[in-house]
Amino acid sequence: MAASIARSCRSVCRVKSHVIFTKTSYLKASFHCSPSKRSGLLLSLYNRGLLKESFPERAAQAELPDLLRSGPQTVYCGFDPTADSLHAGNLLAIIGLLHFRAAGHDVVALLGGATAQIGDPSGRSSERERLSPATVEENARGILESLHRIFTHHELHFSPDPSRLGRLTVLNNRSWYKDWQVLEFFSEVGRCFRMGTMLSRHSVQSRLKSAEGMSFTEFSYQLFQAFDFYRLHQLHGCRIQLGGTDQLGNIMSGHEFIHRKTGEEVFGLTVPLVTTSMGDKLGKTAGNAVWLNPDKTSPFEFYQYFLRLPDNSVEGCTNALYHSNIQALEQMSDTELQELFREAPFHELFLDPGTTVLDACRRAQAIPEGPHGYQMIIDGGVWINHQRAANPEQVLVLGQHILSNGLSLIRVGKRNFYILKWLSI
Ligand code: YSA
Repeated sequence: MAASIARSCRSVCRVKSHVIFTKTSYLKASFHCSPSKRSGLLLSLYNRGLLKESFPERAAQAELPDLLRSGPQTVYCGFDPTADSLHAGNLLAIIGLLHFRAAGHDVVALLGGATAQIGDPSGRSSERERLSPATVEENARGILESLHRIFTHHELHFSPDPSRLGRLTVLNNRSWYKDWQVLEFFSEVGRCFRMGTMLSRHSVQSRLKSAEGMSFTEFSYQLFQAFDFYRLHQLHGCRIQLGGTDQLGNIMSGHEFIHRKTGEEVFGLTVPLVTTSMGDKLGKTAGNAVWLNPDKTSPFEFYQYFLRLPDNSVEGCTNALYHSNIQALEQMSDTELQELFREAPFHELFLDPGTTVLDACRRAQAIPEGPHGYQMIIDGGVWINHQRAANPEQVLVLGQHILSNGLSLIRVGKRNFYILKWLSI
């Protein structure tokens, strides 16, 4: 079992090796080697495999760590409601936002109610089907619900002190495009863009070479995302945009637009692209989407998907998905749990009043008897339900160490799992 869940940790996703590997090495070297520039947050994102590129590269590495240390910043990420739920591919960007928020920065999740109607060509080999405003609106409701569920879940289970979390704002870019006149938009925004730069974007180049080509609507997409960044910069002081690597071109357009309009420096950060075992971008393609909505992909199917992926070529970005799934554990039946954690010892026990973390670990035979086991807990090597349990004397708390389905999932070290099922709660 240990192997199986460790496998899930390591192979939750394959991360497409990026064109510019040296860029990644440089990123790491810079965050590691320059103490004056080191930002705990960026380094921690990097070490978790959640950071792929920064833009503009040198400025981001020279100034961004200081900016993040100087006080709460606002960071945004956009989600186009082209389906009625988020999917597993979106998860790294969301987890990135959660980390910013946990570090006290304000985050904006921007629903692309307007941009979904244009259709982002990034990372796509063909044009999206046109969506009606009513469909987009309905999809936006589903995505809003998923976002709220994930952020609330993070607040409840992963935030030791919720009062230190940054603010979460959810906006919809339809709110500012619905009143724009097309002439106004092109004359004010369009004139700030250069054709050469727009044509050079990877998303455009790859499509121009395809048989189908690219519509003007899709080509214009970068203008809208650029304007959003500007708008959030003006209204919310937002200086950082986060997205998957496929978003880099759009983020660059925003950077250029803001620089041109205000002379100010803003930054882009990308998370690695999660791909299927065939190397395709994990997304919402019919039939193989892995949804972040338990009604569309059950928690069991969700885990199963990642367990089935092969173990090889995983670069960074490892156990993020695994760690975000307490709720999923809570929703699984005993049979599903045992199937999932196939190699984990499964103990059914009666809960005595005052049972501590140490008692639980000993009863699960997860730690050695005597002072060595005690020390393993103190040293931080034990997790219960995905939270580090570093106090051996702590009495088990319902809702934290014991989930509502009576489960305590103990992890010792990286890959040793033990399931305790408390019969008396
Ligand atoms: C962004 C900013 C705006 O101002 C307006 C709209 C947007 C949305 C953006 N253009 C877009 O289309 N995003 S998306 O809805 O396709 O995906 C949401 C986020 O998840 C993006 O950052 C995207 O890069 C990321 N994502 C999607 N599939 C992914 C992935 N990240 C990693 N791996 C995948 N497989």
